[in-house]
Amino acid sequence: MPPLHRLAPPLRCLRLANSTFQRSAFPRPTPPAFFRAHQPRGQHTEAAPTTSASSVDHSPQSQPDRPQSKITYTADSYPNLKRDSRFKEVTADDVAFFREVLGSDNAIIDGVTKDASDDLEAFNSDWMKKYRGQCKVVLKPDTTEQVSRILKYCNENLLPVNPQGGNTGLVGGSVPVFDEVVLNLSRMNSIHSFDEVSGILVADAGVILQAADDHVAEKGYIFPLDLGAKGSCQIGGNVATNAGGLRLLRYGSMHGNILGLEAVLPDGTIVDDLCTLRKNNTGYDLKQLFIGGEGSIGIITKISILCPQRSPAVNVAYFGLSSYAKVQQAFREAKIQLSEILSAFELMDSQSQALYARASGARLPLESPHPFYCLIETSGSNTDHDSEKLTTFLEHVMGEEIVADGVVADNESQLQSLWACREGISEASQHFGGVYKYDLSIPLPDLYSLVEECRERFQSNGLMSDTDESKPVFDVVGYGHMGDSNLHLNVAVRRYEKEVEKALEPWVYEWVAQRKGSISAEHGLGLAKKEFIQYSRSETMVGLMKQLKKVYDPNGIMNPYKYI
Ligand code: FAD
Ligand code: 2HG
Ligand code: ZN
Repeated sequence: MPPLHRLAPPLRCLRLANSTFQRSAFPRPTPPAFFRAHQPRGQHTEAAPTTSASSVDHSPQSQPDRPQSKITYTADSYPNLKRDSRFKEVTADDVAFFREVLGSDNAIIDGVTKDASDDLEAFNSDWMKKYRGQCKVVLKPDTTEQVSRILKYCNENLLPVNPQGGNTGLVGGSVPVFDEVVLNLSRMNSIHSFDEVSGILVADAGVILQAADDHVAEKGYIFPLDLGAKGSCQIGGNVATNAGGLRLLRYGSMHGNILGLEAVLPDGTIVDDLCTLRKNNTGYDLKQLFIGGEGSIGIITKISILCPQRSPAVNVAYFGLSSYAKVQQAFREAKIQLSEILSAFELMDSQSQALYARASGARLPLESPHPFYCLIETSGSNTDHDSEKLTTFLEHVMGEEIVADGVVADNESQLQSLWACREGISEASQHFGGVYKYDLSIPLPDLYSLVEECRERFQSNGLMSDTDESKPVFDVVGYGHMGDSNLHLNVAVRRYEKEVEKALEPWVYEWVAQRKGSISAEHGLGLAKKEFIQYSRSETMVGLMKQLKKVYDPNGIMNPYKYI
């Protein structure tokens, strides 16, 4: 078995005849804390065990620097939310039943018959340290049959259930609001099969995204999704959120790549749709309801997914531009000239890069600052062909003064550093206290105006300062998946304050609706956007969704208070 890193050979320096493009020669930054546990991009561990993708119990991710006990309970920060009085509280008898089903002490955290507050915190608090529930019992089944028995019991006894994967979701969907039972999928982490000819992977929902990618990388394939939380999030969570990520531009969405799934409905019914066919035109495609369903109608237990061939030649370039108009021009040129090898086109504004540098202590790749930065990745099968294309593209955008300055990664470590400048923003934006995150689809010509208007809004309402600690807002940054018209607007705050939230909502949603965008491009609705769905969906659509929810979950036990 050859070492896996041979799949991604070191990158060569691209010498450009008439431009100032440099080799990337900056020192490798210390990655942000959240990324330290992760595998470097493109490098892979030795083969994952054939039956279990990971022997580690990947408990929900928590950030080390802020104690979870300091997070305000969601019930207190959103006093309008009331516990549904139909729901029963978990009793010692219920715990005894769960214990019998699960058959192992490791599979249950019991805060009902004893004090388990410390153990429960990580399952009650979200990654942003913004939402905090009060669940008293966490269940970690390891078979579909156990999930089925648990859900049937909860449904019959009106015990609400919060499905949970890696707990990296960014809309408050992954943690309870009150005392919902957390059903965590981390112990269902086996890879069942991978067909080397078709590229079809069948795996449990609880497999960590990184482990799934490592597994298929060994055979020369790539998991068709990549995102900053890949070391913690689970593929079931990715499907449940219809996660987009960094290469949707190239590989498309979960709605296209998922071929089949197995799921459990609240009444215990096991939906057996683990199809491994690319084509199956027999009736309604019901699996699509679970993709992006955010655990609102059932629990995904297994998935089958089509993985594309991994590209042996990968190049990454990072450049500075003087205006958003130039960014759009660069994107147009990249599509024309790089066409089929373009695998990512990411946007970062100068504020996001400064914030990343400040939070991580990293040095940015370019010497002088620029209003905008883009990261371009190409992935192809022929190194010479790709290099020639990239060189022509770079010469053109430099020659036409579309791009002001830039670097090309010369080796794997530089490639990682360039990607860190983009992937590190999400964590950096909350490094100084907290963050209000908006994940929006906006037509490209208008995409960045929202960030400018938002910044002006906070400048004029006196809530923002980067030095005055008495002001809640620290900075407003914009970045995102330019290739998918997906903007991430992050308002970095020193502390969560209602005044800030009121200045943002529903203003952001109205702004987006006026331009026919979507209030969620990829993170979903969860608790954060449940009340705002009408900004992106008509009354008829919302009505149909509510009917579907009733059909699948008539007692409303699945992830209550969220989604729809
Ligand atoms: P969780 O956070 O545990 O759950 C998310 C939702 O899915 C919840 O509503 C939960 O109830 C439900 N759920 C989880 N598992 C199941 C299941 N098996 N069955 C039914 N319902 C389930 N998202 C993007 O789209 N693109 C990005 O580029 C991106 N980058 C990110 C970077 C960082 C640093 C972080 C922290 C998050 C990022 N995200 C991104 C958010 C993204 O939604 C998640 O990282 C991921 O898809 C969620 O997976 P998870 O296993 O952590 O699910
Ligand atoms: C990304 O693209 C993620 O980095 C996270 O979707 C965005 O934190 C965010 O707002
Ligand atoms: Zn994103």
